[in-house]
Amino acid sequence: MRSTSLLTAAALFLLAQAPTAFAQQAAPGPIEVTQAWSRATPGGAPVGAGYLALTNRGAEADRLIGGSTEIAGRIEVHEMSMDNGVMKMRELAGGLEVKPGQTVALKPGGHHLMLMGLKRGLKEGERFKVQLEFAKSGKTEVEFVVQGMGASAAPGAAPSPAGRNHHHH
Ligand SMILES: [Cu+2]
Repeated sequence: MRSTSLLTAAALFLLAQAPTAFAQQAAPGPIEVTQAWSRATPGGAPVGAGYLALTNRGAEADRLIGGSTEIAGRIEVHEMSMDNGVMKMRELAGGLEVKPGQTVALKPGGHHLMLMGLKRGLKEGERFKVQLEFAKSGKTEVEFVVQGMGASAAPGAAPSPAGRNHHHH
């Protein structure tokens, strides 16, 4: 009986210590994600795009390296570049870095998420979830709001002239 009590006491001691020992690992990621939005796609479009803002509230740089979603085969982080006067996009090797204290915006004409192998069209007003993946802080789930095809910014941001042109006068 005596040894059992000692073991119990030892187990309780370990349990009491555990939360402090693991608290740092369980802390939420330091990257804050805001203004996640996407654009409606024409029927049969093979790809879609995702835009968002990343703010690093931590003390170390991190990199957005990709993600996954049920509505597409895979997600790539893309960059735009001029090639002989032609705007092209390609996968950003190594991901997109966000330094401590920095906010990086993924937006039309710049960095963006590419939803490759879109399984269905995206309709204005719907929402879908994406598990973003960061090199250091791991995965985090974000909900994207689908804007109209002509939208150029997240809801609540600058109004899009194309989005207002509903009636085709
Ligand atoms: Cu792209």
